[in-house]
Amino acid sequence: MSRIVVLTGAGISAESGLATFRGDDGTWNSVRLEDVATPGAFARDPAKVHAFYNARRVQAAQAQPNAAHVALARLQAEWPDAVLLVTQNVDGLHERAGAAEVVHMHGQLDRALCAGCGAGTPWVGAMSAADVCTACGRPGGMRPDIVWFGEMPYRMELIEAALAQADLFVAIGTSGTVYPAAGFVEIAAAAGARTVELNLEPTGNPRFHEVRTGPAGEIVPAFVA
Ligand code: BJW
Repeated sequence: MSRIVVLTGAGISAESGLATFRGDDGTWNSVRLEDVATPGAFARDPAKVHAFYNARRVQAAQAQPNAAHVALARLQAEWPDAVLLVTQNVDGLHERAGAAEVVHMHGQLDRALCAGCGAGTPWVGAMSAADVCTACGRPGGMRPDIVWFGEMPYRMELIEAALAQADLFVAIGTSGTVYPAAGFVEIAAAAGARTVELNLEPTGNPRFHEVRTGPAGEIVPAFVA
């Protein structure tokens, strides 16, 4: 059972050139999340949602993992049974830095889902409203394998079991505004874990026992060293 649970958010990929969601240059400042990140948005205007995620897929593919991703991959390689790496990010940079096991609670840009039969499949390149499911043959129902608002994040049983057993919980580069991930620190602290926040700026959540501030590319390697 994992004794260290690491949760990452958009801030860990900021130095790789990928936008965070909130804050001055955040994605939700230029795009309404109601237009692209809800099941209703996809039902209303699939082409708009595909265009948003097609652009994100290109940006993620062009980005390179940074020192924070590399440091976490090294930590996991040193303690393979002890470290559960959970990410809210959909960019794939943890794997590209060498992480062997990543829990993608909000999905992955390089996967697609059939809204009709539920089959998941790896996906390379742009998606469109005309895509056909390779499993059921239904056209028009393929969507990015992304957890939108109002949808249940992946692997919650595994994550909650690990939090209940954790000795250490570390949140990196996440604003702590989106549930259920925002509640992980409370679960871990209640279970007796030491809780640490690594962020550019403190979120102010009193459940963290320790807060280290700075760019992830500097403070994550220093923390795991
Ligand atoms: C740096 C840095 C650097 C910058 N170095 N740090 C009330 C209570 C509980 C729940 C809810 C509620 N009201 C509504 C809900 C539900 C909702 C929710 O939480 N809404 C809130 C806004 C209130 N949650 C959901 O719907 C979730 N599902 C759910 O709850 O299921 C249960 C259920 C389902 C159905 C019925 C009933 C119950 C699903 C949430 C899905 C989130 N999806 C998104 C978009 C999809 C993925 C994508 O397109 O990429 O996921 S939203 C977006 O936010 C994305 C992120 O993963 C997520 C979190 O953002 P993150 O990573 O924290 O980024 P930022 O930008 O917020 O923060 C960046 C941080 O980095 C900042 O702190 C910076 O300081 C820092 N930083 N540069 C270090 N260089």
